[in-house]
Amino acid sequence: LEPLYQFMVRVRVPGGITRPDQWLILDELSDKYGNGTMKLTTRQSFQFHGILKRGLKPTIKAINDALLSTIATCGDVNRNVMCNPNPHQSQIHEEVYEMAARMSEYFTPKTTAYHEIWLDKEKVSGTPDFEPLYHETYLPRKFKIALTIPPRNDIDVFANDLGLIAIEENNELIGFNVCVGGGLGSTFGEKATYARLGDVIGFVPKDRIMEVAETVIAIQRDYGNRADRRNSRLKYTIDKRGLEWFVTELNTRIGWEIESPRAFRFDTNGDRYGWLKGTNGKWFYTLFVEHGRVKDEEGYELKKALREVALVLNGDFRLTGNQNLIIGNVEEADKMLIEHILTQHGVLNHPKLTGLRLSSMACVALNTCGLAFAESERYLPSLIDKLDVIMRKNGLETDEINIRMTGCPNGCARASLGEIGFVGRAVGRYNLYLGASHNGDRLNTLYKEMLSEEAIIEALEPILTAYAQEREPQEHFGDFVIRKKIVEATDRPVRILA
Ligand code: SRM
Ligand code: SF4
Repeated sequence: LEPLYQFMVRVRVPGGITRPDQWLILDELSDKYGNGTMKLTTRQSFQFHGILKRGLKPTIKAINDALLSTIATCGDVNRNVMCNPNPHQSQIHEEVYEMAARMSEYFTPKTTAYHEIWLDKEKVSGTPDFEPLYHETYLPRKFKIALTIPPRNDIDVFANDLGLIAIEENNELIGFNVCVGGGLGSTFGEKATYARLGDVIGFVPKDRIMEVAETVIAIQRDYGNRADRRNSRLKYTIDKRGLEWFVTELNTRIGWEIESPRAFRFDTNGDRYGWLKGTNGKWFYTLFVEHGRVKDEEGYELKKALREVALVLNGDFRLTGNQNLIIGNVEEADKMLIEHILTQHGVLNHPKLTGLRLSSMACVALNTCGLAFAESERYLPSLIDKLDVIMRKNGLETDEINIRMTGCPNGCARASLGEIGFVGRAVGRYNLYLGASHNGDRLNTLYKEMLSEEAIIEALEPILTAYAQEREPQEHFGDFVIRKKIVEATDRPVRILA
């Protein structure tokens, strides 16, 4: 006999795109081996919870048989590569998505151990694994890449070790601005750890971007801190040695100089809901999935609905970086059918959902995350019920104030980029942060600590009321609280090198 341990399995989905047949397999696996739900994550992948040890191998094998994988979804390697989920919103989306998929493939570890252990592949005797990039010791810590096309920053490009901002000229992709050193995790009480947004160090033409990305990873491999895991992400390597040192090291290794960054502008890091027509003439429906949890409840049968959609859909499913789902590439003729299925199961975006709820994110936290100090995914919806009363009272029901919660300071739902951010300190107690920008380019600042629910409402009600009455036209909540000096703007702004 052995303890009945449960495991979590994460699926690698570059850019978050899966086919309907893959969705059906994942859906089935969650029922057969998991807890009957799927979690759409903040990095555009799927997580299964509650998998018992005997279910691990068949789950991982079935995922691989579906031409997806779980390799490198954890560990000290490059993680799931993010990309704006809708490649048809601009002419260059397809090309940028393909770049994301190529990077994901290229930076996947070449080890055969994964296949031997999980997929029963023959051991290649005597030949040690050769990792051309990671070498024998891999990276000091996880590494994250995201690609985005302005004006959308719905994957929070600055939160990544390496962020790539697509630059276009005459509707053609010419290259990317390169941001380095983003990362949001920190540890309470350890000043040497902190959230940091990536700095924009230069522009690179598209045909040289793989070389630059590989070199950035290699610098972190060679200089990252291997003595202290809490201080080992690229952000700390850069802060320890200096951004100028980093750029010089990069230029020296590639043997040419990256150019000055090109102009860019982001408007939001949120999702746009409902139907949108793509540049390819097909339709895309962004569906609100509260905190990414795909499950069935009385009157809200999301899992069933999406299974039915998968059975008739000719297009694809796209996971957004905000834990939502796009039903993508839908033919004009199928729009009504999709809407009918969603309506029948009570999951079509409800017109009464407030802007606050539609702009919310929460990490998994309790009861599966071993690092959580407090609830997040299971609590934020009910807190929003209460905040919505204040929002409605003040005529703010359609205002998209982005609100994010995590159960600890690791930052999995990117709470430090919330215009309102909560970080769990203890069961039922949260630190409240305010003042992030609406487009993901400014971190928030600590406002109050260890708040109970009552104290949260007490703290936020007067600020939201003042926002309704005193804001300037088009002013976002995060900017308002700084203008009104409710909090100071962060002392860690994004640097853009000239
Ligand atoms: Fe995360 C660890 C869940 C995105 C920063 N994260 C964890 C673990 C695996 C807990 C653990 O190590 O035991 C969580 C599993 C909980 C569970 O029960 O399922 C977990 N992280 C998640 C997900 C599922 C949150 C969600 O609700 O969507 C996201 C899965 C992403 C994916 O599909 O790959 C997730 N994690 C993030 C992000 C956001 C992002 O990448 O844009 C961050 C902040 C960005 C960053 O990396 O700096 C993030 N997770 C962390 C950290 C802190 C890393 C650090 O540098 O300090 C940890 C702890 C660690 O690595 O030691 C962590
Ligand atoms: Fe767990 Fe903390 Fe990540 Fe939330 S932020 S999933 S509590 S590690």
